[in-house]
Amino acid sequence: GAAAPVPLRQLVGGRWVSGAGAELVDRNPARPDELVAVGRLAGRDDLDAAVAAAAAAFPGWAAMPFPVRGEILARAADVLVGKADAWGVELAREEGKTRAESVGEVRRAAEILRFFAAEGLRPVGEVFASARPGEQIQVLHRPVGVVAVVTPFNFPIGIPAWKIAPALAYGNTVVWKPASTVPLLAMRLAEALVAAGLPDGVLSLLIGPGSVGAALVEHPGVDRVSFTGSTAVGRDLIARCGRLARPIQTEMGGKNAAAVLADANLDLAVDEVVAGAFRSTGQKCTATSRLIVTDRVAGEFLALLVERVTALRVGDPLDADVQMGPLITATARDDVRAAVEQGLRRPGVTLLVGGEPYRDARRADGAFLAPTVVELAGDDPLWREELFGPVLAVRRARDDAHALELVNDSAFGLSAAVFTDDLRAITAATQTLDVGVLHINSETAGADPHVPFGGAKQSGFGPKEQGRAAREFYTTTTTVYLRASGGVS
Ligand code: UN1
Repeated sequence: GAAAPVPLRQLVGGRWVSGAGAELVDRNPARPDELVAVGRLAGRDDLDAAVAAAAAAFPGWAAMPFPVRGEILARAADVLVGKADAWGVELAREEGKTRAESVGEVRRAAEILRFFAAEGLRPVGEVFASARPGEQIQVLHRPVGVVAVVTPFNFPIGIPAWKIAPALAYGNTVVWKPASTVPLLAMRLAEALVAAGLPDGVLSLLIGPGSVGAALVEHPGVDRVSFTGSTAVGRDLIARCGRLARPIQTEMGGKNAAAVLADANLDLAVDEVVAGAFRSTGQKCTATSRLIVTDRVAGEFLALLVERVTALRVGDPLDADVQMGPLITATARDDVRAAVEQGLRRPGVTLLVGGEPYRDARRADGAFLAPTVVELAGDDPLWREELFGPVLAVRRARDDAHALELVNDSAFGLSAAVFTDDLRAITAATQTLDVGVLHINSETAGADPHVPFGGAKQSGFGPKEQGRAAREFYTTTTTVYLRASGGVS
């Protein structure tokens, strides 16, 4: 039987409180009558209190030695590892990705916290020589103040961790507005940090609607904004911040291509393309949503692909043998399905597999959609627009060079995958593909905590995330020209 719904709380200034807004019901997208958590949304008063608490907590937190802040993050990582199985099940129930992916995501959040915990033991600035005798130039990195963090549903704990961990590590305080479809895992991450000894007010959690996110981003007490989500919302937030001259970093949409070149290892490529397109039900900004196959191997590869996609086991993400769960909501499922149906009415669009919801008793009520592959004769909205669901659009390329051209044929530039061992093609790919993340012989998704992550073109705005790149956004620098008044004797 299903566990009783968990009572939701907001974290405002170190206190767990009920929100001042409307009722919030967190449903399992695989079984919509099952409530995962219940509570109330945050309201405007909660927002003002959270920002005020973050501003009040900032000087003390910034003054705490960096390695001591790091110890708190490391203890929070230990809490996550201890809870990984239990919270992973909760993640699967509220978001819909498989149990293995969900537990993996909780562990990944712990790794991210550990990386940023250790930043306190690494160099914290630079020293330059001066052309003037007796002078030294230091570049000091300082925290910026109150950071607003706005996160999407699709990585309920992974993405928040990779924003909140560096924000806190570098000495900032945070007010966080997660997607209201995944409130429980948001509460769990906040609980882990509180249990680890985070001082009151350093992190506040406001589970609210998009209007609370927009009000947070524009709040007079906020110094910087980090957002991951759709390109439409990201551009709106960039415009709001632009008017305020407020730095914002956004990680937005993707339409990531996998290119299977003439010499590709097709067995490997089909595994990686299926994983990239259909893990997390295609709901990753790094998901593979375009596939380009060089003509010479297209027939053979597409036959393999259709066979593999047909065999995917779709169902409740907590069932041990299930490989793909539902979308986040029935509305999301209906939108993605409608986009495919409309596409199939246009010339040059052919269904290879999938496209339909399920009608059997086990899946008819959940937000399920069959994994879908469509072939396109040329340009089409299914080639250009991000759907955020289990849909892969295929085009054939005349040759390998044409395949790489088609990878760049997108307004987005988050990630790409190229399947080949040909050094000439790999060199061309690394030098010409306009993407933030490039995989040679692996799928388009994935992001290690210690290296930069983020996209080109409409996929991202502002500094990259994770690894050392995060320091650029979560700190500001002071360049210090340093001399003793009497010179050095
Ligand atoms: C990953 O591919 O593991 O929303 C991370 C997203 C990205 C993160 C992807 N911001 O899908």
